Amino acid sequence: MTEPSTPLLPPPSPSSTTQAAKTATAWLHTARFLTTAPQLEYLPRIHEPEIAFVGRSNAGKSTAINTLTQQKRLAFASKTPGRTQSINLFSVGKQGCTDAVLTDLPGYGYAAVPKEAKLRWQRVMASYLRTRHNLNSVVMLCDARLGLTELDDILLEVIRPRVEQGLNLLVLLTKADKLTRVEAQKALSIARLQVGGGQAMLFSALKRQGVEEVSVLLRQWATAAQLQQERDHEPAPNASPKLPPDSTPDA
Ligand SMILES: Nc1nc2c(ncn2[C@@H]2O[C@H](COP(=O)(O)OP(=O)(O)OP(=O)(O)O)[C@@H](O)[C@H]2O)c(=O)[nH]1
Ligand SMILES: [Mg+2]
Repeated sequence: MTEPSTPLLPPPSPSSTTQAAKTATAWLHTARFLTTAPQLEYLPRIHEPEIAFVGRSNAGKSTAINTLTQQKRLAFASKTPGRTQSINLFSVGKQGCTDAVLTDLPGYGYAAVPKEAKLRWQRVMASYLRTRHNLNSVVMLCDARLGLTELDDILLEVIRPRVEQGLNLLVLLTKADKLTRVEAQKALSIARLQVGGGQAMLFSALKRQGVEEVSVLLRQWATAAQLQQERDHEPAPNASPKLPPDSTPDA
């Protein structure tokens, strides 16, 4: 006789979805300033999973961090493009415990920056995305009215090999409140085609569109990274067994 097959888990009910959103938003609300680095080369080496917010200047990175963490001035947001000049890291997790780090990066592509400086920044950014050892996830933000631009595409190409190896990628189409519903859906369809192995979502800090979905996703990524870290630190099954295979516990 065959064993009855294990029933598949039922799809999450609306109430469990709401619970997941509540847990995720409470988790993100614990965000606090960790450290700042004047340039990517000076970022400290840390071991916690890092979730980087990248995108063109003025795309809404700092605003998204403030919205997701429900804090007004955690990250510096401004009308003036190029406001975030240094790299700011924020810890997320209960007091005294960092589950993940959110990284607010300066934007690229700001028109007033000299070409040489732009190219330099692009190289440094590419190197960060390629080599940052604890980088676990990338949230790439772009203005929904512009979609992914050439500069975003260049960086997407840089991270593609890491995405294939498991790096999480989310493209957020920000300022969705500036588009009609039809325009926003069209922008989303295009971005989904461009993003390859990642996901794309609409987001509006103003209307709080996408806030819960993004919060749940970020928490899922952090939880998965933690479980992976725990697995990586477990001794290999036959490296040093707690008990020899043929012994029985005494009591
Ligand atoms: N309407 C609307 N405006 C937004 C939204 N998100 C950000 N903004 C505005 O866009 C401008 C730039 O936002 P920031 O969050 O500073 O952008 P950034 O990507 O951090 O910019 P840099 O630090 O210069 O790279 C600010 O005036 C924000 O108020 C949104 O969802 N809707
Ligand atoms: Mg900023």
